Amino acid sequence: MSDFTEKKLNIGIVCYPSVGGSGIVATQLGSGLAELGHDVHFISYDPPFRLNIKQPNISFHQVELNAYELFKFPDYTLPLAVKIVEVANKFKLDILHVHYAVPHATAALLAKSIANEQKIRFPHIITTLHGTDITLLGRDKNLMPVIKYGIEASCGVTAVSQNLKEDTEEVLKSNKKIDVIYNFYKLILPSRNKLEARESLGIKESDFLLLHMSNLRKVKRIPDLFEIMSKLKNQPNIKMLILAGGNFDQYQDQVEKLGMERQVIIVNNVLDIENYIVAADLGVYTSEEESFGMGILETMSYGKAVLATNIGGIPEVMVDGETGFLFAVGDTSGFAEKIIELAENKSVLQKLGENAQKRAEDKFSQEVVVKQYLEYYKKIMIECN
Ligand code: GMT
Repeated sequence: MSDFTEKKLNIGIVCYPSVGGSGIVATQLGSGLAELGHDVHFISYDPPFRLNIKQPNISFHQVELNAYELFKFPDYTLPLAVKIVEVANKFKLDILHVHYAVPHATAALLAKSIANEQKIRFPHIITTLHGTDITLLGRDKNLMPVIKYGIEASCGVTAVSQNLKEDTEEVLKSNKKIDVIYNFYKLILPSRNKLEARESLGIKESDFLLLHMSNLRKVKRIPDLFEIMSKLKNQPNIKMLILAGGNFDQYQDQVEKLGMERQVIIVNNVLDIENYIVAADLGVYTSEEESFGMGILETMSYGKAVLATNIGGIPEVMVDGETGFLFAVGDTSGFAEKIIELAENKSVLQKLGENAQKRAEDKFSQEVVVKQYLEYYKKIMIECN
């Protein structure tokens, strides 16, 4: 048992199970807490995609969705609230840690009211904000009051970067105390080396391979990646691997129109990302909004430098000139020029990659961040009644 709490905790985690940084962080956190001997109960509509449900101390509780004809829109919040009450009661949860205010904090608060009514002991609710719940949904006047309420009525609230904390305070005009606990990545060693990984992708040893991993949502500005690649067209040895956690079909036409099928390699829905990152030379991330940027951290964790946009929480994850380089959103020429410069200067690239890996280990590793969450749980259990 960890020294951070003498008592084994029963922890409920509510998260989105689909491909996305928040689900990855919630899954890693649950797994890290379970490794320390705590009992962790995941609650969602599907098992989170990177969750090993066979890991000791982990259980998964599925929310069953209904499709009554009466409802034009099937509702998730209500069955989620009912499932939370059931799990909280059966497993005597101490903490209920919800990732994303909408609809998870809302369901947690409804569950708390039901539990109070039924005289069932209810856990302390902690809400972790991940980004779009504030930067997108929080600005929607039809959702803002429910998000604000979810945050203000939670026992504890954390944000994944200082930038997101500040955005939340500004968007919601709330004085609720928000603590920053950064995201983290649990390193998994690749089962193949760089050459083997490249061979499987049809990439030559002499090629310079760029890497982008994301869910391909609009905020990632995928067309900027193609613009960068078209600026590098006279350098056919520069290629780009896109690990697509979303549907790439919408972009296929653009790739074909630009005649870049040989330079842009798409691999869909990969679970063993480590076996692909190992093939790459440099990460490229062109988002117009990013409260943290898990793909950037994952890339850095494997000793790869990153070029990214200077927005949101990205400058908190990477250091300009030390672990990679930052550019204004849309500055595709800046990206392209730096790629050429680094492709020709392997020793600089190597040093940036080493710095990136060190920063990932020192600040954003499982060892560091799971302890921070445990300390936070302990504090909330003492302070919040
Ligand atoms: O918008 C997304 O990319 C999905 C969302 C998620 O659920 O993963 O991402 C947000 O949370 C991640 C984990 O905390 C952050 O790394 C991403 O930066 C954040 N996305 C945005 O802020 C756009």
